[in-house]
Amino acid sequence: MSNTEFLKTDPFEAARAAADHIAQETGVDQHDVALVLGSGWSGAADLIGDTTATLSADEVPGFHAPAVAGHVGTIRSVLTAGGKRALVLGARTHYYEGKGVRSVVHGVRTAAAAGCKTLVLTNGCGGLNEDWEPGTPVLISDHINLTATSPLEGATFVDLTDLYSSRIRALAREVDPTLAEGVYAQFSGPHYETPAEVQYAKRIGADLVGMSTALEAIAGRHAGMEVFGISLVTNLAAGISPVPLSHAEVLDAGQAAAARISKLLAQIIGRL
Ligand code: 8IG
Repeated sequence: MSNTEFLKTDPFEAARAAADHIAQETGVDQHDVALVLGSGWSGAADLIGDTTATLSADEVPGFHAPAVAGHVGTIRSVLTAGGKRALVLGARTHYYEGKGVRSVVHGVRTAAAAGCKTLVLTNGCGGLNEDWEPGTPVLISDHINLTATSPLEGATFVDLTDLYSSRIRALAREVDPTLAEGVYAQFSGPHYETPAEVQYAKRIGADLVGMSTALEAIAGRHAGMEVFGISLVTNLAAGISPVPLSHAEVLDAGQAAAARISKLLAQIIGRL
């Protein structure tokens, strides 16, 4: 299906079609938890259990091959040690790709249609707190959506109180009591912020700046899933850091932290 065709289809019917395709190709009728892998988090899938099926994202209706280096283009079905079925989405469509907000949240809606009750969102992001060195994982406690858009259409009024489940955040802190928490501000990107925009984000209460997650979390709540978000600070945000930002730095920080954060995430998922 082309993206033009996809955008003409009802988004929930499109998600149903993708979920049916996934059920058929993986042989798993219902998944329990969905995991979206952002920059730096791709190693986690290997630690949460045994991969029982791997699909290429571009073969699943409405999904796209990833546009960003450092992201994997697969959708995997993983059986966890605890007997849960995890749907691991390695290909996220970012808002800045210009494919529309429906495309951005298609993975989340597909996960809900596939039966997932829990949505785990991971990302790489910029940090506003100088104490958070690149490679620091931070729990998302709330978000500020600075994209000026929503994945919801029409008079769809959805409460976003405790969007990032305090229950699951507490489970995460049982695994690692030193985990910090912060408010994630989603910018549209794909450019990084100016130092002035970073100061603005700080003053309105943000601790983390990124280009994903908030729109997905909203769609996840709307679809009835319990949402958990965890960021990997891969760089200090512009102007906080004395050096200019580079995507290479982001990838390096992800690689250096990969083993540690993958284990952390696997342990959190093991407790869900
Ligand atoms: I990785 O500093 C990563 N993603 N907006 N700002 C924004 N997104 C990011 C950043 C950052 N680092």
